[in-house]
Amino acid sequence: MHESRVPTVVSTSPFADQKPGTSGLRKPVTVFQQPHYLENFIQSVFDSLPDHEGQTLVIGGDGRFFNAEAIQVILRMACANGIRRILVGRHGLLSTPAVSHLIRKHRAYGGFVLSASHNPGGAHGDFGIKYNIGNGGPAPESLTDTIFENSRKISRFRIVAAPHCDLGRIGTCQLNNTEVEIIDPVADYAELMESLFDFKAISDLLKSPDFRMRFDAMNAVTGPYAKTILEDHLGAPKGTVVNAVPLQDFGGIHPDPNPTHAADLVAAMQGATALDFGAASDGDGDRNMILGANAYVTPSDSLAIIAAHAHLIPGYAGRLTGIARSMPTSRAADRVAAKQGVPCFETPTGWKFFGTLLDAGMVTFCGEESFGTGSDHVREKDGLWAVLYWLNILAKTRMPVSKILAEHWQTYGRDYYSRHDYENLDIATANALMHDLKTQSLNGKVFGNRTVTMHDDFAYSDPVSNQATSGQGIRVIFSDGARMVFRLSGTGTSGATLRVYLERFEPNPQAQDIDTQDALKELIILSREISGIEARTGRKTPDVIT
Ligand code: VG1
Ligand code: CO
Repeated sequence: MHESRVPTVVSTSPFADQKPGTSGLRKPVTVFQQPHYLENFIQSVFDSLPDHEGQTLVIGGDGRFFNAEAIQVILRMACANGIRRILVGRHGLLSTPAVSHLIRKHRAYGGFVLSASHNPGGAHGDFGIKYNIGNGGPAPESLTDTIFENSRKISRFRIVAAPHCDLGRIGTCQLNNTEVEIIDPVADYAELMESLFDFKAISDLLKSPDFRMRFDAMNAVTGPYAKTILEDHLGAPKGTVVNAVPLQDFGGIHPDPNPTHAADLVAAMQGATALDFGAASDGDGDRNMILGANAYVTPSDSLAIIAAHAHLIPGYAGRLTGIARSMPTSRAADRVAAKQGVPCFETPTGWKFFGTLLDAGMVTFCGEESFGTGSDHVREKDGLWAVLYWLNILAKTRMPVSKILAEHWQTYGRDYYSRHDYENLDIATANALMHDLKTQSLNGKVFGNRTVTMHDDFAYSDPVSNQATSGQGIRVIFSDGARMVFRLSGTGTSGATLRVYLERFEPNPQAQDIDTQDALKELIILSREISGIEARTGRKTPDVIT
C-alpha cells in the first residue's frame, strides 16, 4: 500500500448533543453508531487544537464494544488532520492512567481515551471519548467548551481511505505520512509503578503464606496490568487477579468498584475466612476500592491515609506539598494536610480540576469520594496505583487494614461518610428539585440540635489559571460541621442521577465503630425532607449507597 491517499473532506451536519460531561462525551453505543456521530466529535476536537499538525498522539481504550472500530476511524482521521505519529495500545487497550503516562513520557501532544469508565458496556451499553492534553490530564473546561461550540457548527470532517491497521501485532503501520505504533499497553506503566513503590517489600508480603489477597479487575482493562504487575513482577500467587480478561461487555456487569457492584469481592472479605486484602478497579482502570478483612476503606479515608503514610513510600517520602480533593469528598484529607502543615484544595468534581494544581507542584495527592485517588505521577486518577500504595503501606507496617483505619481515626477523628444515588430520574423533576434546593432559605434554620451555618451553590476559581466554574453542587453545612451536598451527575446517559453526599465528624474514639448508615441516620432523613425527593419522584430509598 504505497499509493498516496489524499484526505477526503466529507460534508456533515451537526449533532446538538456533543457536550462533554464530567469526564468526556458519554452516550449509548447506538448513539455513537449513527453515521458521522463519532467523526463529527473527533473533527470538533481537532478543530479546537490549532497547532496539532505534525504532532504525536496516544490512543487507547478500555476494550469495550465499539472500541476497536472507533480506533480505526480515529486513526484515519488523525492522519487526514496531519498527525505524524500515533501510539496505540495492542488490541486498542490502554487504561486511562496508562494513557496519561504515555502522553507525558513521549511528550505527546495529547491523546484519546475511549471509555465510558464504570458505565456498562456491550452493544446496548455505553461508549465514551475523552481527550487529554499534553500534561496527560483531561481537557480543561475551556477546551471542552470550545469542542462543544465547534461540534455545533461543524460542516465537514477529514478522513483518509486506508485499510485497517492490525492492532493485535506489536509494530508499526504506516498511514500515508503517519506512523502508527502498536505498543505493549502495560510495559511503560509497570516501569513507572516500580519507580514509585518498594517492590521488594510488597513482593515479600505477597509471597508470605499468611497474607491472602484478591484483585478483581471486573472483566475490564486493569486485568492485564494487574496480572503483569501483581502476579508476574511481584510474585503474588496465580489467581490473585480475578476477572482478568477485558471483555467487550464486561461479562454483563457494571464495572464499578463499589460495594454494590463488586459484591462477590465484598463477600470474600467478610467473616472468619475473610482475605487480608481485597481491591477492585473500574472499566478504564482509574478507580479503586480498598478492602481489608471485615474492613471497608471509604475513598475519602483512603486519600487521607495515603497522604498520612507518604513517609513510608519511596516515591513520596519527604515531598508532600499539598492535597486536593473534590468538594463532595469528605474532609478527612484536610485534617492530614493541617497536621502536616500543607494546604488542602477543594475543587469541583472531576479530575480535570486537579491538573493545574499538579502541574504547578502545589499538590502531591488528589482524590475524589467516587473511588478515585491519584498523585502527581500522572494526571489522572489511578486504580492500580492506589492498590500498590496500600500494599506498600501494609508491607511496611504489617498491620491489618482494620487497624490502620482505627489508628487513623484515633489520631484524626472519623468522618462518617456516605453517598446516596437516585438514578434515572425524570430530568425536569431533578432540575426542579435542584432549583428549589438552591433557592429555599436554609441559612440559620434549626433542625434538631443542628443549625445551618452555610447554604450555597459551590463555585470555584482555579488558583493557578483563575478560570471560574459555578453551579458545582448545593452545600448545606451545619453548626457541628456535619454536611450534606446535592448535585446532579455529569456522566450518566439516561435520565438524571441525583447524588446526595452525607457526612459528619466524630472525634471521640469510643464512638468510631458505629455502622455508617446508622451514624448518619439523622442527616439521611433530613436530606430526604429538605429535597422532597420522595414527594417529587416517588423514590423512598436510593438505588446505590456507597
Ligand atoms: C462521576 C464521579 C466523579 C468522577 C467522574 C468520572 O462523575 O462522581 O467524581 O470524576 O464520575 O469518573 P458524576 O458527574 O457522574 O458525579 V470515571 O472513573 O467515569 O472517568
Ligand atoms: Co473510570
